[in-house]
Amino acid sequence: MKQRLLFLGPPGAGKGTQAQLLAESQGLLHLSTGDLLRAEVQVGSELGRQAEAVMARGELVSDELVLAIVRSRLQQCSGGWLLDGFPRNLSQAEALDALLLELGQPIELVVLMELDDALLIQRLLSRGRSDDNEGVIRHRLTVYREQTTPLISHYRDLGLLQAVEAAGTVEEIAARITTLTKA
Ligand code: B4P
Repeated sequence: MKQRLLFLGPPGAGKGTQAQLLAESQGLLHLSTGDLLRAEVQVGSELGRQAEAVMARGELVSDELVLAIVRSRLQQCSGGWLLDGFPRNLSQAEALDALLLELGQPIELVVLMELDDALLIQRLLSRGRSDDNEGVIRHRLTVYREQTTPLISHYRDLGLLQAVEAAGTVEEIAARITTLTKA
């Protein structure tokens, strides 16, 4: 079973849903940068104040803020982990590569969750989080295409990428991902 994983995919593909299930069943640390940023917004920290407006627009929070969060969590983690929603652009990916080299904890598998835009939009509209209105969702999809999709070839070139069809029930998709983690 792979111990150090990364989930990649467009907003609404179900990264958070699947990451939580797999992390629980395998005893991995689940690190969701989206959840961590929302928690900072909730407690009203300086970091949260900086992130709040950016997230509401559907844009990416600064690399510096996100990296600081991930670095401190990974440095404290002695077991396996699952990164969900990070990295989201090439500069975050390169910073992560350098951090993991320093920690001696290489990525073992990158799971790319693939889903049509129509289904993504439908899922996000029914989730109804404050950044889930149609205009913001479309902007998040554009940001994903422009900034996050270059990571697909980055991880494919490293021989780490496996794609998963993210349509179907939560259980069906979980079974597909579990198979990959055991390969
Ligand atoms: P995230 O919190 O990462 O959220 P997401 O991409 O919108 O959703 P995810 O793919 O995890 O989908 P989920 O499981 O919830 O990002 C939010 C914002 O945070 C970003 O826009 C950005 O501003 C900021 N941010 C986060 N990380 C960052 C970084 N590294 N750098 C800079 N900024 C960053 O599923 C979606 C919905 O579908 C849910 O309602 C779920 O219940 C449903 N669902 C899941 N699986 C389903 C299935 N099989 N069938 C039907 N519905 C399903």
